[in-house]
Amino acid sequence: MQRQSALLLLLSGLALGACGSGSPDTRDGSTSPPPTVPPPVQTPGYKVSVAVSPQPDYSNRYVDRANIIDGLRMVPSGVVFVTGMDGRRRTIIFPSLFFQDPQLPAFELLQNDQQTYELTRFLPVTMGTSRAWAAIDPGASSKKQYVVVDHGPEYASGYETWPFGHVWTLTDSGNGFEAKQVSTVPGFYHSVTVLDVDRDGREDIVASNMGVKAGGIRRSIHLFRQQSNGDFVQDADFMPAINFDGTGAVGNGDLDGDGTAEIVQANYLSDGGPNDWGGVRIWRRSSGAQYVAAVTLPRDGLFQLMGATQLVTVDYDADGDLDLLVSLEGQTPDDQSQRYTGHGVELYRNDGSLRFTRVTGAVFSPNYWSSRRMSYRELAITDFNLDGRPDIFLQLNGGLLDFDGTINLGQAILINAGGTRYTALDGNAQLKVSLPLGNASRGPLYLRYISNAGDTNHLFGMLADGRPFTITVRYSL
Ligand SMILES: [Ca+2]
Ligand SMILES: [Ca+2]
Ligand SMILES: [Ca+2]
Ligand SMILES: [Ca+2]
Repeated sequence: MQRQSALLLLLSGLALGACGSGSPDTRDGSTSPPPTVPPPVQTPGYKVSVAVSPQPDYSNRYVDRANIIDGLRMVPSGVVFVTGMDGRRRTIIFPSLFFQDPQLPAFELLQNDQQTYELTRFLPVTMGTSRAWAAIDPGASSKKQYVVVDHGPEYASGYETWPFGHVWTLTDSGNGFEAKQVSTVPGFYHSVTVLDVDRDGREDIVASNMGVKAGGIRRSIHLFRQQSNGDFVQDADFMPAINFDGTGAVGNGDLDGDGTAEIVQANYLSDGGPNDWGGVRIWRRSSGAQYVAAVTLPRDGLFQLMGATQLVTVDYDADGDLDLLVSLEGQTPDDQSQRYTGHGVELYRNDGSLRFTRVTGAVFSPNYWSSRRMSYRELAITDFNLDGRPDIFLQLNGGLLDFDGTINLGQAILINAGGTRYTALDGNAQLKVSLPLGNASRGPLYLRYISNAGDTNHLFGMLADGRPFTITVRYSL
């Protein structure tokens, strides 16, 4: 630790030398005198700032504004970061009461230059439990497009009445984002990824579900192929039938380096039937838009007690081969008193030819957390410390947020140490963030990763009183 600090100080000095603003040439060719004011001294390490937005007016023509405030806390995954045709960033939020009506309208927050937001409009679309989203490459068209999946409200009327969710696109063709339902039969859509499955140059939507209503295609992965007119139409036959309702997450990436992306399925629960669908299953494209099962990884490690909520392909060890990182929820090995007691990760290293080794124990310590201490459901990959190695941000939605005015952000930041270990920054005092809570009686509801630019990462949060805020984490060497 001491050696690292000394190195950081040394690098800081070098960086200041290299970045010092030189004396600009004047028009007549002479040079101005050297500046007498020295540049400000940069503190090595992390610098954190917080920007709290003014209170939005949640009044609308659909439901009582108190419902909106209530519904902000239920489904943090229904917070979607988009950029419109005008180049401005927006956060579109799908609030939900989760298990009861009324269904709540989505709304749009426009980001301004100071990292604060203003509520610009409500959208005439509701999602009971928006679970995931992805950007769709617009190809030659100039529109901005995203896909959002919803598993629907979880009414107390029981499983047999579920599901109620759909797959939606959000498209800005110049007049602001419009939502359009893509699926026709309700499903428990849990996760989504986007790739061009049939290599026709148009990106397609691949969404995982945990069940569909009668009349739907009972396969745990659904494909919606993009047509030449931009519509998405379901293709029932791109995979062999899987009568299995337990897929928690789907992702994609070219895992064997042959130029074609594989589809990766990560499972939520064991189906309890005669087939063992494993923890993770990899599907390879055979021909056209046809995919066949290539590899099944067993339900080991946390998969014995938890279900997958997210699958990310990331080359954590920088050997050129994408590895598989899974986020899970369920019971921890320490606490099986209830169905959900914690969250964790599993990591599989890829040798480049679709052979995977579970390396979680060697890379993560711990690899699971009690929801009382730190609750998250999805993670984000970004680089916090400018070393080019992918770090992890656990997108908090509880635990840590039960706080006294300070968030220990470092507990949710796992730094990639040399491609061999992930280490939390929980001891880093620079990452203990004070939040101006005002009259709010509780801490923030959640923290989500928005974007990265060089040394800066932006995080989005929501206070319990409905004020959005941004945390900016800047790193200097
Ligand atoms: Ca396509
Ligand atoms: Ca491949
Ligand atoms: Ca790798
Ligand atoms: Ca890094």
